[in-house]
Amino acid sequence: MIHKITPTHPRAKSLIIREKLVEGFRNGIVVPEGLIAHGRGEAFDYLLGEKTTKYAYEAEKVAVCLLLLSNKSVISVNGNTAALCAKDLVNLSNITKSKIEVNLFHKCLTRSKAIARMLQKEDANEVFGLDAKLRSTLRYISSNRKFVDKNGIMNSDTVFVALEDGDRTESLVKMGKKVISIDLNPLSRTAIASNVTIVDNIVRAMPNMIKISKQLVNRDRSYLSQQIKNFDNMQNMHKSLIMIRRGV
Ligand code: PTJ
Repeated sequence: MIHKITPTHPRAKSLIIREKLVEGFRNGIVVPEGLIAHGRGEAFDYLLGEKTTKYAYEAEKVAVCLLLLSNKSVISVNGNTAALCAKDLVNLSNITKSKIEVNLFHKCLTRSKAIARMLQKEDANEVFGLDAKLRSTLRYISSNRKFVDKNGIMNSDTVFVALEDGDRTESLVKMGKKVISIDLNPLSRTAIASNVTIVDNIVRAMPNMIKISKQLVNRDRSYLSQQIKNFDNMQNMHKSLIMIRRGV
């Protein structure tokens, strides 16, 4: 930690998250733009009362069902998500048998390797997205996010993304993949284009999803499919938006 946060400070939780990102920035994990992106997220979180809403929890449950039902799911990791919850991302990937791939907007091999080391320290089996020989290119996208691993995201049926711009989600959906996203902004292109949108802070969503996946890992496939069938993503997102507008 760069600044010690007093646990009794009324905004201790929020300040600790900021410090994690600043530390990630100083360690070459987070880009400066990531700090700006966090500010946007914080603003939405404030409006949501900094709590997981019941709608977010419903989306988290459906997201877990989809990960458990998928045969080739991949969890995509960027600088912010690694700095905030590397351990939880690895845990979720192990429980749901999802691959884990580093995919950056601001492409940089040194940073990708640093993120991979961080994930491996938390017991990740294999981290995809590092080998230039296995690089494949997504269609319908111009940014560097188009470069993905041919054995990871390119070959996936479901991709879990968090805290990113909408280009890749739109592209993945056009390619017929299912996309789960975490984004505190229910108006973002990522949120709108995803099949399951979790409007929650990633630092709360990940522990919730781990808890849910432990509860559901042995449930039969028909139960999991039914949860997905009963879920309307647009309606769920709309309810989050109403909560933001009305104030919680
Ligand atoms: O590490 P890189 O190079 O891949 O870059 C990562 C960033 C985050 C810089 C990049 O993906 C980016 O620029 O993202 P955007 O377009 O700013 O989008 C980030 C979205 O995440 C915004 O809609 C924010 O509201 C949202 N967000 C930020 N922090 C959180 C969040 N959502 C959930 N939990 C958060 N803690």
